[in-house]
Amino acid sequence: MSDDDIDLSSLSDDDLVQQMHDDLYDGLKEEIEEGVKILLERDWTPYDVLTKALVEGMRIVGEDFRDGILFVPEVLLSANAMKGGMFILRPLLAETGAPKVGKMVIGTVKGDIHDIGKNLVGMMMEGAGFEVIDIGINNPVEKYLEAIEEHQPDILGMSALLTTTMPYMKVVIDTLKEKGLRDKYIVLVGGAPLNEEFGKAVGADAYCRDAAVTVEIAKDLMHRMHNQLPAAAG
Ligand code: B1M
Repeated sequence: MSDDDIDLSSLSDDDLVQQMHDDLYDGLKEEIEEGVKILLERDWTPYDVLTKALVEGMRIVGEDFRDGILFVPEVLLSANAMKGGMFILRPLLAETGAPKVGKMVIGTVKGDIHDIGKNLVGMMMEGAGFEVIDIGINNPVEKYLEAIEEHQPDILGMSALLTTTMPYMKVVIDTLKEKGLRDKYIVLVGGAPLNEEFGKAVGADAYCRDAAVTVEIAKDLMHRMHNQLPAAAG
């Protein structure tokens, strides 16, 4: 049966949420937008719509992406569908003050204009409840410094797709060290030519193989950071 046959407004809340998970999986942006509007009309809070319908749906997408069941074009469609839902929810969430998991500044390094992977990571992180400030492509160290100064994120994310641009990540991290800022941030790096060894060598907290793994690592490191805070304070 095609989705055209389903009248979303006739579904119970549980069935509608289930259907939205399927629609996210299939990258159906209009259906997701409609589903979000219906749940809001049924007095769901924006936060519940975000977490129960969108984030849970993207979690399933992320897992299947990680496991090689879904591929990049499909995940981009899912991410785009989620973006449609997020577009409706974002102003409402800002009003209602939904709890944020954390904040990340992310950008592609100087000399590199690849941004598909970075965008995907940003969307998946947003889907997982992070606030994401995307500073785009071709970023010199000054741009990263400006962005972290302005936004005070928990996480700095860098992307590089070229073997010629990936060493620039070390320039950024070394500059953070020189300025005594390195320990203030979780630094995550990613991009097709990188690997774990490289991440360690440049002084990042972690190398992230893909968008789903980035979300897992980011959550894990945020957890650890928060658990350390009371001990450090006491
Ligand atoms: Co370019 N390109 N490209 N390219 N391009 C590659 C990377 C290349 C491997 C192709 C090849 O030759 N086989 C090759 C690099 C070779 C090398 O360095 N060893 C290459 C080259 C050479 C070039 C040019 C130099 C070509 C030329 O002009 N002669 C040029 C460079 C331009 C520049 O940057 N200065 C160039 C240009 C382009 C396009 C503009 C045409 C286009 C980019 C469009 C865009 O991004 N808006 C492009 C594309 C599309 C590619 C390939 C085909 C696909 C990259 C991609 O989007 N993958 C790529 C070949 C390949 O990788 N198979 C190639 C899909 C994306 C979802 O995956 O980016 O790996 P990826 O992101 C993943 C993970 O890596 C990780 O999560 C993402 C999602 O799961 N991740 C992060 C990425 N960033 C992260 C950041 C994080 C965490 C995880 O932060 C926390």
